[in-house]
Amino acid sequence: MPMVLLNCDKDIPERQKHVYLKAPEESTKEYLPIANVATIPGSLSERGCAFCGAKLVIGGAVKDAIQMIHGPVGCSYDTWHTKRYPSDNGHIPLKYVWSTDMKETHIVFGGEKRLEKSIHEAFDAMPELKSMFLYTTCPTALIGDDVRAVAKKVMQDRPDVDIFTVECPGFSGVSQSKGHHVLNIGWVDEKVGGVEPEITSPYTINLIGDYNIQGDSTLLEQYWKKLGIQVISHFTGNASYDALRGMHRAQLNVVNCARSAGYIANELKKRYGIPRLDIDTWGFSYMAEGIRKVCAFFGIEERGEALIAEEEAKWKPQLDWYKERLKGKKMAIWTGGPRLWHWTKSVEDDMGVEVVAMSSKFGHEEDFEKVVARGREGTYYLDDANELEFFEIIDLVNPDIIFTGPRVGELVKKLHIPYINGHAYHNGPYMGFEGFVNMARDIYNATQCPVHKLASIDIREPSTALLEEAI
Ligand code: CFM
Repeated sequence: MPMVLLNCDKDIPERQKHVYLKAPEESTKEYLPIANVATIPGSLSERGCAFCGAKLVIGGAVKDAIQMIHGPVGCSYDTWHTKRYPSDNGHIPLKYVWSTDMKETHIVFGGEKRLEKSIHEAFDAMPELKSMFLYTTCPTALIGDDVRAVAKKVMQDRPDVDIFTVECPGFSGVSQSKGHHVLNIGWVDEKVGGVEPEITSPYTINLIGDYNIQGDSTLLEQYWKKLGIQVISHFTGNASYDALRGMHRAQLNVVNCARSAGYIANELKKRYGIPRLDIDTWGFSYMAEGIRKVCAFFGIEERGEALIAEEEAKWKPQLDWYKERLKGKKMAIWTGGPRLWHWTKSVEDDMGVEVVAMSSKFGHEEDFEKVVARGREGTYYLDDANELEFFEIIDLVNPDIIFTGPRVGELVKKLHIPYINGHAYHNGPYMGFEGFVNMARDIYNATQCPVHKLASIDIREPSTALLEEAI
């Protein structure tokens, strides 16, 4: 039976529909894990909320906007310092987040005055920033604060600032995926078309769905520059607010994360006729394919081939060194969704690493279609997995390395299995040619490091044999 009821799920048998084992000889057209539905009560989800999808994933990467969170201060905690998107203006997204710090009295009597005051305070404190993303949260949405009216009033009082309101409280969807959607559509509805960008190249693109995690966007920028392609806006890694208002002027939308940003690419196609081209930016073969596709669109294939040859000459020997040593290592990927399909085949082809289990927090059915198509037989595919399921899957597949976030990462460390931060990376960037060498190096270092074996040794044992073996 390809849909698996794990032992730990015997009290919540509905979970069986979310756990798939791709078996040899079996047609994959019949089965997919159910996805993008509400978490089953009793299952301790690892998902984020809808607000998180808007703020932490997309809006927060914009480099010159104040991020104002209208809610209790706790809603801001998991945004400041937890996401690694550096910027070329002093890393403002890494350093600052603003909160209205709502307390009980504000919930009882309303928080609009407090919000207005907080917005003025923020603009006064950082006069170089003239734009703002303003988010509602569960409590302020529930009490019905009219944040739009407050934003409008402030913009009248301060005509030199612009505020984008994101009304996407945590409860508004089943996961962070809802926040992606709301922010994408809101931005194209309200802000795109507001600025006319300066065009400096006959070839222009928007790079959509890449958030400059540990410098990914900065690394890719080098490629576009060498190819003579102007990136009008990067949605949203290292992006400026105004560059994102000029998205309507690009000739092509190049989409990396189709899950978090496919919506805006589709809208830009419908409203401005800009074609959409999806690429993968992790892995040598995928990155080369992506460059080829973009260059073919503009008829500059020779430039693309020259760039690929140059990059491969520089980085392939290093990748091959790691590949030789990583062959047959077993990896689990437990992240949001897209990284499952971006990575499973690229680590297999480029590093010889086998992906034996994958869990998606919020991927939709189309993500699982891609994941299962690109994934291996004998691999487990889970939707919205919980902690007990992670433990059981570890016993079933014995991974050498797990790509996941710090929460689950801390758990697996206790089982003496190395983990790599699959969301924010360990020593990134991981995109592009150089990035994939970084990723291979991190896997190599993690799997070779003796610390996990050493941690399992009881040092009260008189014998040092185990210790020697571990080293
Ligand atoms: Fe896209 Fe992303 Fe991802 Fe994502 Fe995320 Fe992310 Fe992710 Mo963490 S935008 S869907 S909502 S590739 S934060 S940078 S790593 S879960 S698989």
